Amino acid sequence: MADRPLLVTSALPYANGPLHLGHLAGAYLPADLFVRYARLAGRDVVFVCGSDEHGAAITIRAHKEGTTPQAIVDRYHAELEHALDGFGISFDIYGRTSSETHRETSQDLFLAVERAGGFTRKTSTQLYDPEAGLFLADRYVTGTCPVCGYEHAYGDQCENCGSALSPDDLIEPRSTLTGAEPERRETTHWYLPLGDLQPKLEEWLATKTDWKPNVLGQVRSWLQDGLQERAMTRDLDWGVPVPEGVDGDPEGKVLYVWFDAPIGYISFTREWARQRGDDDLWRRYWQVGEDGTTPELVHFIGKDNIVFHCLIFPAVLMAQNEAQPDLPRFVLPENVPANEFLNLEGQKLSTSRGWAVWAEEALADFPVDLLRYGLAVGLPETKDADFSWAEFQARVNGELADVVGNFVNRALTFCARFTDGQVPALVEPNEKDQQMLAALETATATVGAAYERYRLREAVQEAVGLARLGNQYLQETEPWKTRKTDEQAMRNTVHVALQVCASLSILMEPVVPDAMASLRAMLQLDGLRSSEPPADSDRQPTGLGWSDAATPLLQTNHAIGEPGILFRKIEDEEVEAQRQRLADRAAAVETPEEEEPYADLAETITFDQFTPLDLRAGRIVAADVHPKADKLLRFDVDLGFETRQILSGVREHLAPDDLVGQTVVVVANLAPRTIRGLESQGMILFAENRDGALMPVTTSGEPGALVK
Ligand code: B3M
Ligand code: ZN
Repeated sequence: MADRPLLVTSALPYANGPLHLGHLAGAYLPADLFVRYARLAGRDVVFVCGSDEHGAAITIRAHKEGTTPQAIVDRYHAELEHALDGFGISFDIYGRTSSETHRETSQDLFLAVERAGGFTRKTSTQLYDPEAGLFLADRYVTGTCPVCGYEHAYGDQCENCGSALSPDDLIEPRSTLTGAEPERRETTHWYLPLGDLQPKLEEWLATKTDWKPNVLGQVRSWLQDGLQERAMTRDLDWGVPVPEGVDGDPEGKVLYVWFDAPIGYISFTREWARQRGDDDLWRRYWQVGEDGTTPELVHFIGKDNIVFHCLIFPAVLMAQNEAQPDLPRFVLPENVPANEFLNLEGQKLSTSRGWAVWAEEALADFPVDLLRYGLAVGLPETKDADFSWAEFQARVNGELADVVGNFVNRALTFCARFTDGQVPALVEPNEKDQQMLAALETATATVGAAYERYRLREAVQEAVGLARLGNQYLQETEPWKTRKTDEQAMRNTVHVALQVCASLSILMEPVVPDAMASLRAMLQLDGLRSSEPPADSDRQPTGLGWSDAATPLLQTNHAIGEPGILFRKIEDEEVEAQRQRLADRAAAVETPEEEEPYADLAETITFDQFTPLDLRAGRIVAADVHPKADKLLRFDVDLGFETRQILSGVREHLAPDDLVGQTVVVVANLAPRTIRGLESQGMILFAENRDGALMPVTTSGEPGALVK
């Protein structure tokens, strides 16, 4: 099994904002731990990711910032790549879905499935924003979630309860762009008939008994509800265009972002292969080879992406396999070890509320290894987990520094002081020495097995466990005493402790690669294969690997270098500063910084254009709702010389009783018009605040007074 080519993916971050620790704990760090382990274990692995540059997340951001989607993705793609690199996430390639290869790959796949009849084309009415001139799908529309009542649910998903929604489900839908109340218009789209594909998906998923329970649980509940067809295209001008050659009119349509984004994994593998000068090499990681070699595909994602990776993307791959039965078959995911969410200081992470720790700011304050470790030991693997700075400090200081760092430091210092900086010979080891050496084998197997089962927290903790055993061993063998009473016993202790250090430098490599490189430099231990992406010429792993940690690696008389500090400690003030920063930011956000702009000033008019208006003070004597138009209020307005009936479209803002008794300003010479059977004989003036609230323009003049 170990020979199967392995492709590992991390969810493609949307290029619409920076990364925070929650993202890292969800899809990037876990994948990186696993991949680094796999590389050390000698697996033929490719690790791909890239920016997700399509979809409403991007265009809405552009709209808000008054810029183009291209400008947004260019900015955030660079930021994301920089932050991921800073965190040591060791992708073989980090691509972008705006690339030409990606356009080609996703269009080809769409066309193949379409030609083979894998989609149904259907016309239906959808929500449409008349002000923006746009159909409102996904995040373009918000409203109240019908499941939990959350008021800011999106047209595709409620972020509060996680329910998948369609825009039609939303109560009181609103356009996110203009706030307008949507109309309904007809449009035609290509749908993936997931319902028809369900039996095949079920058959395939039935074999996945070893998947994480949180993942299987979600998948089962989707299947129980019955899969519904889903539109795979959108009416937008940003995205991968629906390809020419489809049956029907592709004009103005793009692929649904969740159709194209997972195909990004394929596109990026192709780009990676091309960079290596072997255009077909990507197939080795995606398709069953002629000799039957079946690659292993593993997706690391957060729990909100489960349905797309466990049902929809596999369905697309199945459809592709059926569309082109003569071509090599794509494999479906071998595993999808999705993570739950990371909370922060006991509260849900929220970028809009300022409750997040940005990757770049954390990297500016702490060495990356400390952050990787702090996150790794608290990964939300099976349930939501909490990250707190106090816990971070406790883990780093109490485990990395006091257990691992301290053990290594003691071993190396004893060697420098008692055995001339050389590895002493092991002569007639006693039981404790033998037990300690045997622990190398156990730890290597245990930690490896945890990685193989995607139990990454456990893997990291078990590796620290070896250092803990090492400290106990030093405590029990007391080389500082035996050096005077039984020198060989002391020399054996130093020998064994150094071997533990050497093994640790492999077992902890996935989580704290910088520190372990320093440790190997101190030990002058060369020849470990890299946990970084291999160079082109070096895909056949050579050198020491994971399993070598099971046996002593250092030769007798091998010279050891200077001991140094592996992990610095975190001071209380640093923790305090981080917490303060969070609190400050959350407080700053409470007064919204992005206020609505004032309306633009209308074109200048002359005095003569103004004078024709006859404005009068009028007292509202009665008000009720228009019997046939529930958005309109009907007022009786006393103008002194007569009473007028006036209709106003303010029902959403005001209750009828709010205005009775007030004297307002009325346009008295407006031509009457009939709205739904009632005549409106004038217009009441309202002031519209920037947040859209309407306030009557009142006056202390008497009814009938001329306003001028
Ligand atoms: N761009 C990220 C998200 O849902 C989304 C993942 C795509 S993975 C193919 O936050
Ligand atoms: Zn909800």
